[in-house]
Amino acid sequence: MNRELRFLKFSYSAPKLLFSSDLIEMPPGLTNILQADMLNENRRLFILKEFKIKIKKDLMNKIHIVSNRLPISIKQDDDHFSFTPSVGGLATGMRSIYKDFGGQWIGWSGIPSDDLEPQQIAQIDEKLTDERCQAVHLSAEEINLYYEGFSNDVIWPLFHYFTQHIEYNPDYWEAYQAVNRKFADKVVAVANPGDTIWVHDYQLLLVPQMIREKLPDVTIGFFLHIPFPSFEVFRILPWRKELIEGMLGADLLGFHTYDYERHFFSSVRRLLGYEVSFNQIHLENRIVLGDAFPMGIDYAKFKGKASEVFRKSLPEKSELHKELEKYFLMAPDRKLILSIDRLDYTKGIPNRIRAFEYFLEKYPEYRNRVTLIMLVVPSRAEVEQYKLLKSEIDELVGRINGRFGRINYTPIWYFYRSLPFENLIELYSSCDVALVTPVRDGMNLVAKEYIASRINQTGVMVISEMAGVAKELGEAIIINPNNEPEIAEALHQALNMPLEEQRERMATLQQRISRYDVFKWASEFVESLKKVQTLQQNFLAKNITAGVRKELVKRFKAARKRAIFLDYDGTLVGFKNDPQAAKPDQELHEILTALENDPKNMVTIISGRDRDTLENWLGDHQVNLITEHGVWLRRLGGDWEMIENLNANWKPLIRPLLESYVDRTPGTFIEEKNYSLVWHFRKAEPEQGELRANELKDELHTMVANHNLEIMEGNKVIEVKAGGINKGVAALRFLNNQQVDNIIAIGDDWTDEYMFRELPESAITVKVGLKNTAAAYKVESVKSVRTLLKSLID
Ligand code: GDG
Repeated sequence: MNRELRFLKFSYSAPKLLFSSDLIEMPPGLTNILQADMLNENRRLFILKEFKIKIKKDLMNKIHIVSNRLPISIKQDDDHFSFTPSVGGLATGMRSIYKDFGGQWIGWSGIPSDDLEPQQIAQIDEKLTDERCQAVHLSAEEINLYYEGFSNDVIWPLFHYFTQHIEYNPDYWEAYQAVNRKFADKVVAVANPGDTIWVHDYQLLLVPQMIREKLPDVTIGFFLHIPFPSFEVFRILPWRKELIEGMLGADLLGFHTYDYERHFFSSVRRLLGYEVSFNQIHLENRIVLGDAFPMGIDYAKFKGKASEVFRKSLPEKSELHKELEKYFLMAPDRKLILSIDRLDYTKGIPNRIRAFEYFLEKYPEYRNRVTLIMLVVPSRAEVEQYKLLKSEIDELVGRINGRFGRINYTPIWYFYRSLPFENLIELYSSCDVALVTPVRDGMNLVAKEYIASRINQTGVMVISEMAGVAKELGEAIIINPNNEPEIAEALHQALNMPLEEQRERMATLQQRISRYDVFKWASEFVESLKKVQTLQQNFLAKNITAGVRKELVKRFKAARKRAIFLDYDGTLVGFKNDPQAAKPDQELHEILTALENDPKNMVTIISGRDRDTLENWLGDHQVNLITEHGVWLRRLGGDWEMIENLNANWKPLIRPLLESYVDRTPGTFIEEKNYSLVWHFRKAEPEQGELRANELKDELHTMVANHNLEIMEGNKVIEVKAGGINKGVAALRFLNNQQVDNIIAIGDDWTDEYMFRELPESAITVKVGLKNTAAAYKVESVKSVRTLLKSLID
């Protein structure tokens, strides 16, 4: 059942609410109050609003979260388990969402299931259920192949452009599919139709589609926390198609930045051929939205902790904080640069150290005065790639400390461990410069956390342009992480930046980061999910359901004379790369013959095609032909006539321009009709085709105005034609003086919209495809047009 609550008739005189198909009666007491004469209008509206909110809350559908790990970490001590809530960014942002909306969190427990007895699993499940969590239990082998293998040794390097680190292991792929299926099955067991499901990250790319197959009536959102690479990189993967098909099971796809979003769209276009218009992907029977939602942090938490740390008296301070204070006391003009990352090749740690070395070489006056504090959090330490990275870092740090160190000066303080939250804040608030230099990073929350922790608004942020966060940090110093001299210059600029400038920049950064915090991020995503629901519902509203079809057929059968207008390409036959290959097939011939055989039917093929082609293909049928978007008409048994007198003397003027576009855009060609010229770009490389089409339209606009011409944008074509004539005008002229009591018009592109708009309101107008339309109904595809026509014949 669709649990969407619709307040269709909401007034106190009609005290009923529509919930699905059921009307909910207002409580009689409330009705009496509302109808009491003494109640003033404002009060009445207020009571209604409250009631509306209450009902909405009661009936609200749930939002479930799905991520690789649950937001609770479980530790095992012999037979005893301890459960600690995670404090990471995602857990914080999501907790508000899934608790408020009564949902469940589905994820891996963190303990291999083969290490557990059945009663221990039951014990864990019971405790997690209390926390609204559902564990997906995975064996050590599954974790090894799905998580360490496909997720971290295939998708992670691929999506971060480290293709040399990819392990193409088919066993990984098998396990990834099987484990994604496990996650999806768990969701299906927990969710109900009408619920919303928000899936997170690269470990679960196939889950949206797997859920949709079993639960078509849920709304699915997916957020990718890492970059989505350019098509040229993504295409390397043997399983690239399957991955995007999996993602397209969602209704809304979220990325940190617009760049990742457009890379995704580009892969969708190239690999699956779906049309993308603005941020909508048009699948056969659904619309998928893509959008950028830059993830934020719990700003108040960082700011609050930084103020707390700042207020502490010396004895209350942590050991680390005391050490830092001592350092400044010993040499007040000393400066600290901070970097914090997980140990990972994407984070650009070696190039950062080399850039610091370059800085000390180039600016010897800073030796003894500047220290780089480098916190590297251990990660995947057993994997060869990471071991090598660790040795490289150890070696570089050793080299620089050996080279520039003094008895009382260590250039790099290197911590290879993780620190408690409080220490993290102490580092953020004590360091003059944050140096964040990933070679690729989806977002990078460390940068935002540094900004939030600067309560006195001093401090300078140096950030890599390869981190998603750089898009939001215009006031930071932005560097290319592979350009060591540039990083050194940035450090020099940061260390010399006047306090006033630091404050100005920091204040703007803080304003921006505090506004779009993790809660705002989560709620914006959920809001967009609601918008997608509406979009899908609008589409469904025009859908020809079984009931609607029955009604249409009834009207059709009852009519004495019917006019049937059928567009050709994209309506009766699918598009082909070569337009001449779109000949009618056997099934279409049969459908047309059956329609023609009923003397009550008057069938007209109304197309943008030229006369010769349509006459060749359909000349033997008992149909009327309207060609070139309404220029020519051939009534049944008659000769070709022009609907309006037109001239073609403008062609030599326009043709050279179109030819220049053919020359510059491989795969495109010109079609010449009697009164129009068409530039086809279906076979062009998709983005280049769109780009050139826009350029061409621009150029044409200035030319057409002087010659009473029109530019028509069809499906992958730009057509220039004589003005004043279109399918709408042609259909009306054709109908002139005809006695018809039922009109059906079916078409797919915007040239057919003229027809939908011009025909009388009683006409049954049908759009093929998902785009906005003036037609009364929509169908999904050529196949569904044929089904509809067959039902009229039967
Ligand atoms: C992925 C994407 C994207 C670090 N050291 C300690 C510690 N941390 C915390 C930081 C920060 C988090 O870890 C690291 O987050 P990042 O965003 O920097 O990086 P990834 O872990 O790679 O995250 C990334 C993110 O997902 C979110 O979408 O931004 O691009 O790769 O919150 O504070 N926390 C504590 N001690 C430490 O020693 N307590």
